[in-house]
Amino acid sequence: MTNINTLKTELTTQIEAANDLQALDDIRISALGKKGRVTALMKTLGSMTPEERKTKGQELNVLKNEITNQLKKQEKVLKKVEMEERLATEQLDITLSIRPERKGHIHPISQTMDELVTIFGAMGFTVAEGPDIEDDWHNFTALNFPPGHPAREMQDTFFLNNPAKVEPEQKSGDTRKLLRTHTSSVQIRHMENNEPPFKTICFGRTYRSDWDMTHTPMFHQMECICVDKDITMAHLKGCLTDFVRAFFKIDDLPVRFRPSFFPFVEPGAEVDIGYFKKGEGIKLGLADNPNDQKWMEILGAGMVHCNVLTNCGVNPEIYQGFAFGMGLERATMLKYGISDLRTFFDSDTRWLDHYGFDPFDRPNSATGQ
Ligand code: FA5
Repeated sequence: MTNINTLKTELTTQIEAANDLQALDDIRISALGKKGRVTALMKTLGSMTPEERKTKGQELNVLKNEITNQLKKQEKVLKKVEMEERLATEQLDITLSIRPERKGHIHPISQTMDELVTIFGAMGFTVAEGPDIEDDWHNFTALNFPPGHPAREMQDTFFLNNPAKVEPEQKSGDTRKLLRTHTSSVQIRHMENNEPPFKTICFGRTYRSDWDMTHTPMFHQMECICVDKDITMAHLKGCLTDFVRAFFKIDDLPVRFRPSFFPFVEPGAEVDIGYFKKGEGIKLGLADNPNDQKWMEILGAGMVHCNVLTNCGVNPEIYQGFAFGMGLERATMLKYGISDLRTFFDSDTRWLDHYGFDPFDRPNSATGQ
């Protein structure tokens, strides 16, 4: 009995004095482990008489349970102390920089479209849309390219096998659907479905059977149409000049009109902007010496042909209109110094990282940045 009481006091003192978890574990092993002191006493039970074993056995079980409970209690205390120490000393560094993420870029064509909406929006134009898959009427015939007209040759495209709806005005011509060769088809749809006056732009993908450094089978165009009473070439010239100067951000950019032919306008013109040679490259703008002034074609324009107005149910005796159409890739190449048109459609993300625009830091024609 004395042995048990002494052992209990001794172990209790040791347990209370243990100041870390390792020391506590050592005490546990020395008391309750295979060769522990309590275990050794338990082993003596076998050599006792049944009466002795009964009383000693009970006492030893009480001792074992008490020591086990004391160990658990002290373990809890020590774990709490350890946690408090860690909380006081350890820090989470929330100032670490975040892992770099791949950032997407706005494609230069999308950027150009946004700029066009801003510029023409400020001039009071609305934006219209039309389908990429067109019929002969909207792409050619209504635009005064009747079937067999030689100007159709300049816009060879891709035909689909399914037949298109044939308009009553369309005497003959191809009945297959086709991929539109220009956005001028949207002019027709817009005039058919709206009463003048209107001032509208549209843009989108256009298709031709072309492939070289300056021509691709799919490209983008923008179209502008303005129909009202008493519209003249002067309106066309003023609108176009303001537009190209705002787009290229050059206030005195020279603009030149050259007579040209498009079946859907009369008179028709090609519009050129001025540039001059600078070092190895070129610079858009007015040359100091008039002899150094060079010209580059950027779009086609003209007064909407009276046949086109009539085809769309607009009375040419009352209304006149101007229209122009521009290739978006060419304009974007000129503005941002991109040399090969085909690279627009290579889907090379390195090209986009170089020429694309940060979504949060894009040039904006409205703010002039
Ligand atoms: C037209 O497409 C006329 N519809 C434009 C127009 C509208 C004239 C309204 C008058 C009134 P053109 O075929 O010239 O015109 O094409 C216009 C522009 O599209 C060209 O100046 C060029 O920049 C671009 N373009 C034409 N074909 C391709 C091509 N295969 N790849 C890339 N750009 C092209």
